[in-house]
Amino acid sequence: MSVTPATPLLDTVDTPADLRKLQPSQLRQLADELRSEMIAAVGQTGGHLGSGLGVVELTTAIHYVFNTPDDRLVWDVGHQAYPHKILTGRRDRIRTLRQGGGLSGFTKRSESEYDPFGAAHSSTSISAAIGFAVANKLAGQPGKGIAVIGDGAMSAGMAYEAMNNAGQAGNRLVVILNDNDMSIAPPVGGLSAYLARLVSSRPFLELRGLARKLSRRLPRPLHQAAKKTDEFARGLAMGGTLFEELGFYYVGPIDGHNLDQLIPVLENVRDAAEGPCLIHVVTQKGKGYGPAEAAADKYHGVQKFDVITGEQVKSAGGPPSYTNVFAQALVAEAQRDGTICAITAAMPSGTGLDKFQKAFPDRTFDVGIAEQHAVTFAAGLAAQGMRPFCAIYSTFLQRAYDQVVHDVAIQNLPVRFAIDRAGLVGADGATHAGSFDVTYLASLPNMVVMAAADEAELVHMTHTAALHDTGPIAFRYPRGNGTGVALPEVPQRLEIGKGRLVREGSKVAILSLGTRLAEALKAADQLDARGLPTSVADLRFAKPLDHELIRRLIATHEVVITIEEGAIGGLGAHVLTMASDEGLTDTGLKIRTLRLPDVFQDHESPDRQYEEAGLNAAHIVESVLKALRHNSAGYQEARA
Ligand SMILES: Cc1ncc(C[n+]2csc(CCOP(=O)(O)OP(=O)(O)O)c2C)c(N)n1
Repeated sequence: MSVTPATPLLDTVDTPADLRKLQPSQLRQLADELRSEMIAAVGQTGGHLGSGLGVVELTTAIHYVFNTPDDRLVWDVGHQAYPHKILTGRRDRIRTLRQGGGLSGFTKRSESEYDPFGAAHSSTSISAAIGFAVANKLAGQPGKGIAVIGDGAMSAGMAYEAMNNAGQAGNRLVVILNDNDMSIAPPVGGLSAYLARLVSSRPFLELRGLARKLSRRLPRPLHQAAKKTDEFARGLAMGGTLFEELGFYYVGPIDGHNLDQLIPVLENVRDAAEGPCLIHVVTQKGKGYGPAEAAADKYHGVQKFDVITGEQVKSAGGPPSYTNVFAQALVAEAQRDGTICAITAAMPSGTGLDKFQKAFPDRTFDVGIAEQHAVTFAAGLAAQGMRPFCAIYSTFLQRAYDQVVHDVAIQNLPVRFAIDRAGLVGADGATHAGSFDVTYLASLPNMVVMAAADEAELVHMTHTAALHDTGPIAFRYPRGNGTGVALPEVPQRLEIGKGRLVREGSKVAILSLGTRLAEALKAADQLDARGLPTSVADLRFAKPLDHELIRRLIATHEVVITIEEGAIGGLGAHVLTMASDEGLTDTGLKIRTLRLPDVFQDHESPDRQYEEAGLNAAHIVESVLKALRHNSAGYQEARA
């Protein structure tokens, strides 16, 4: 097709094969169009903005130079992959990002052959890329493994475990370190300082310098000729980099927005590398969009926004978020108790600990994307008499499970786990759902597990956790706004393992854990109206269970329903086990457990997700009616 100046180049590029037909001189224009397209799309959908804008040129250059999809390109986290999606056959759906039935906000294998590996949790890309590279090597087929990993993601232990193992992939492994000197918040720690020193001590490589440096990868004679100058240049810089010590050939730093630099460097690495290569690319988060450049943290993830002004659609207001209620409650506890401290793994604003940090900078620790370290660090603090609160999203705490078991629970150390984003989370989808924490925590000896039914309960639970010195304790609460209930002026210390009866009936008992309580109460109204007087208990504790309350409700009601915002193995499993252990199920008791279904639910609005999961009032009512029909008309009908 002939391209007139009026035709946007992007309209001629559906896949990387089309991109590779362009002249290098056309790539600048293409990148500019790609950037505009991404801004327009995210303006309509909301989502991750700053990270994608920072890699527009890098995305263009990688697909231009490498033979994707045969070269396997793995984006770390995957939140920066929107430009990649536009260039790999998904432009027509880019305005469905993160909407129900639309494109995922992360890379996803089922979405495209250009997404060889799904992600959303950070720091997995180098390991996966090594896997692709080694598999291709063993199969004797071409194809490299290319990992693009941010400086924030580079703070996690897993990245080092992978780099330590990179040798086996040989020159089939290319790691591109996308250094924008930002995580979601400013990056922390020694590695970040090290990268900053690397960048500031070395000017961006000029093309001549690059050629000199890359000549070390060339065949012998040329290499010898260039060696002297190369050594001289290296001597002027810092000496061996950390990455060189780990066996990588380090190239950089280079300007990640300059296609004239990116293209030859990537071509050289593609053609001439003898072993694993790490290309250190410096980019700017939010590049090319004023509002996002000016506030990289606020534009990491955005609501829908006005492209001209940058103004984001304001959320409807209403009750405070659970996150904010927790943060304020913790600040109040810390004012009373100087041993309380707070730990976040690179999520100060997401967890609300930025507010705690303002009040108590010395007692706040952002450890970077390092959940495992966060937990064991908290264990050490607790063992030395501090009262640490580890505030980690349910989904990210999964990564620190052995630390929870081995370093905290076995030693019975009083680490407090504040588990945000419990339950379904909406647009971030299955990778971010907080589905498993009750299952994986309530199975541990010594552990106490609470779930807040509303934001007033969250205040009580924060207080209860602060005072609980005899072992580990966790409390979970969802994403989003509270119910609007009045917050307590003075928090209560809850009795460990005691629930509360919220409403008393006689025929049906609903045992609720967490914020499904509101749906349980709605269902109770509807059941009452059908002549089925219904009790509702807020159990508060998945562990230890309130045996006395549960026993009493089982003994006095015909149908018992458990409901929770978690997968199988949580409250329902514990109640059933207790009931059978005590012989309470031998009596013809009708007990049903409502929980998340045994599938990974895709991104959708949280309300729709709970509807799909079958955890709303109507489902409770239906479940009760089925159980009663089961009793009167037999099993087959109940299943129908
Ligand atoms: C294990 C894990 N912890 C926390 C997060 C939340 N998270 C998403 S992106 C991000 C920052 C990543 O920073 P960086 O790798 O530098 O990429 P950038 O967004 O700057 O491009 C964090 C902390 C995550 N995805 N995975």
